[in-house]
Amino acid sequence: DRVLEQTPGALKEGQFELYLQPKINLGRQLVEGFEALIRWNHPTEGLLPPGAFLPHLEYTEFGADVGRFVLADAVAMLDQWALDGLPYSLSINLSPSHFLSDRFMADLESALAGKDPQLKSRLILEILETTTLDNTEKVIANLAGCKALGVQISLDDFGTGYSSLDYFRRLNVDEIKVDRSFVSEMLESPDDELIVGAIIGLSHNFGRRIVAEGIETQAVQDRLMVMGCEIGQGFYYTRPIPRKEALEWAATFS
Ligand code: G
Ligand code: G
Ligand code: MN
Ligand code: NA
Repeated sequence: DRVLEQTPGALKEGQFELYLQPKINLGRQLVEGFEALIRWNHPTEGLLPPGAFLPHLEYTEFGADVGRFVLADAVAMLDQWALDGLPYSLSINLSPSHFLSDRFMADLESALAGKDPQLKSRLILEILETTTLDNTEKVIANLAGCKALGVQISLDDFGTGYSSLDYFRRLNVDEIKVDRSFVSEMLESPDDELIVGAIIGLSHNFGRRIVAEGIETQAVQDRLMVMGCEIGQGFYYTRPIPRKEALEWAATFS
């Protein structure tokens, strides 16, 4: 597998890069923070999206190596933003096999060693709803460990994994991200809008923050605001872009 063979060299040479997509506080029309989305600046194949390489790495030691790179790079960004007086949060995506591995909590602790509580509270770990459906006890133990460390947890792609309501109650997460498949065409599909409304209501009743991803038009943004959704993300604002551009974009937003 060429991806597997090339990954260690790519890590060493700094070919992986975190692009950023802003998360917008809808009511205040402010940039709350960003989601980091990995890209591979491949020397011969150009810019590769995560789908072109992450599936090859899942369940291999290199997947965990990339996960540790993402953690370290994210913490370094939050450090820099604190120095620059930028109060942004940063969300990262965790691979299921890394999150469920015995190494994960140690990797997280070492990435955050010596960091102050405010920095830790600005780091948001996105785990897939589908990841949480197996290994329930491990997931609940890790969530408790993350809470104790002071980082936030977000349940990504929510609505695609069919969590039971009992399970939803047991998962002590800070944030729910409604999957973009329910959001993007919400105004053309009454069923989608009903699902989004139900997820917003459920999340609020449990005290969870709600993020809608996949906002592609102002009309969808405005509808979500009326429905009480706090945070939005999507191509309507911008696609994921390199870090420097993202900070410039944020500085001129609103
Ligand atoms: O950015 P893009 O739309 O191409 O992302 C595609 C998928 O890759 C998304 O589901 C996203 O969650 C996932 N992804 C992006 N960056 C990372 C990462 O750093 N780690 C993991 N595990 N998944 C990521
Ligand atoms: O699974 P996850 O939510 O982490 O996926 C993030 C991916 O969603 C990124 O690859 C990003 O490019 C993509 N994305 C972000 N905003 C939009 C959007 O408004 N529409 C669509 N179709 N994809 C989006
Ligand atoms: Mn995500
Ligand atoms: Na998602």
